[in-house]
Amino acid sequence: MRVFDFDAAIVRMPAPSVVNGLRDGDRDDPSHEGVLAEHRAYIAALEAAGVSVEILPPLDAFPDSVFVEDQAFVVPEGAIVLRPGAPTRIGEAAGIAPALRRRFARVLELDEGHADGGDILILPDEILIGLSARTDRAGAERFVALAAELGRTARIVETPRGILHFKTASALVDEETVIATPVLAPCFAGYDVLVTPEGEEAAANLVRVNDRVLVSAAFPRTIDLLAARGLDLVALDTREIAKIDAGLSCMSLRWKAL
Ligand code: CIR
Repeated sequence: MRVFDFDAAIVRMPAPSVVNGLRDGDRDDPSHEGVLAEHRAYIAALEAAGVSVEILPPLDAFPDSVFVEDQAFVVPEGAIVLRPGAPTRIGEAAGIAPALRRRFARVLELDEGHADGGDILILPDEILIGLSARTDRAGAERFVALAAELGRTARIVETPRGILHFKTASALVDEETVIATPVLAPCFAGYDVLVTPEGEEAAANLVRVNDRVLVSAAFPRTIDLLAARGLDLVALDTREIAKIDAGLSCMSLRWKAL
């Protein structure tokens, strides 16, 4: 089984409050309708790639709750409920936990520090967790211990300053290839690293799902780079979620059921 072979996913509908989602700086609010349309297309792309998607209802009390990736970590062997590092997001974890308990026999809980799933990158041979403004050392160390309980080796790295999450700037493309922004490229010794073209750094937040690669439609040079590798690409509109610092990985939790 490849680490990007998935047959199940959980997503959460964007609530009307998504217009108040966290963002760095004072970018315009996204529209609820626009986020809904991007979310709908994302679910369709997961399904077309062979994934069965469970759709949870919106949580209006949590504007960023559509970004379920930050709330938990999942692998076929089990799940870890995380503790998101933004004060307005920490309550999201309690919202995802019941769904995980329904789907996984083993559900562990991060009980120290903070960690966002956006800082956790699953590679074929190990898992990287980046320290960031959202993921602190206590949370990362506890995550490493809990991942070991699920039979996984995780290693702590640094998310460069000014980057929201480690996966804002990197993703696994295939078993030998990673895409990363120039600043994160040195983290991936031993991998074939595709470096995002200048001005297209946000394209690094793509998602490999089975034989498809879901990529933002906003980055034509990155799309050309990936297409030249013969990858099966699905270009998705991310203009609304980008206004609140989000990309494609953050809208689902994905795994292969055992
Ligand atoms: C936040 O700042 O937490 C949200 N507005 C965006 C979260 C994006 N999550 C991710 O990349 N994993």
